Amino acid sequence: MDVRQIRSLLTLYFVMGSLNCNTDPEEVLSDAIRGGITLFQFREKGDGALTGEDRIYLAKKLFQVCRRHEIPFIVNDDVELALSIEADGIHVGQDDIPAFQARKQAANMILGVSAHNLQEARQAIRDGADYLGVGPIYATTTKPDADRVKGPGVIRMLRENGIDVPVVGIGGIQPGKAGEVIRSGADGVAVVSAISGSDTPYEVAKTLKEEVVSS
Ligand code: TZP
Ligand code: MG
Repeated sequence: MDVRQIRSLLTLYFVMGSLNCNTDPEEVLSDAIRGGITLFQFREKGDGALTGEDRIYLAKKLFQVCRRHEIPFIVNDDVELALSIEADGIHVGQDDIPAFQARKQAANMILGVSAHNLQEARQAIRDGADYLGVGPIYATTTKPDADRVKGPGVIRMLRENGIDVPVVGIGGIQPGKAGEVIRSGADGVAVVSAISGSDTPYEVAKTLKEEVVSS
């Protein structure tokens, strides 16, 4: 997949697992897709997250929803699962398997890597990342072990230092806050709770999408 396609996929990246949803995850995902998300990441983690067969079952269900609507499906931190269901991509954090290893194992998949600073960004690119997830941009309660809050300026800093690969901002991004992430140089925004924790995922996704494309 070429860089332009990846940038466009990052426009509104919805990240979610069962714990993030107030209602049926399939329904939340369908609503989010109707609202205009451009990419989905299955991120089933945290205390009480599904494991084993139940986790695989949900992954396949959500993958089917994505397939039906031609939304690429990324798996968080589990290359084996990504390979076994033939997902479109894999996303790894700094504490997960090394990005170069994910690149080797999933040679033809989209590879996303979380980066918190210039050094991690450069290493991720050397390792073969197709895009960087950068954050937390704003305060978030979704990821208890998140790095310190960085503000949208971190993306500007990366751009000013020559990082020109596709970048998505993540962390605490709610409607009204996406525009400045894009104006700081991000290709898109990644959100969990803004959409999954809302009673109106369709409306929130639609609002975020409009904000990103008009910024
Ligand atoms: N990585 C950095 S912050 C974060 C992840 C997975 C959580 C973002 O969740 P939310 O609900 O959009 O703040
Ligand atoms: Mg991780």
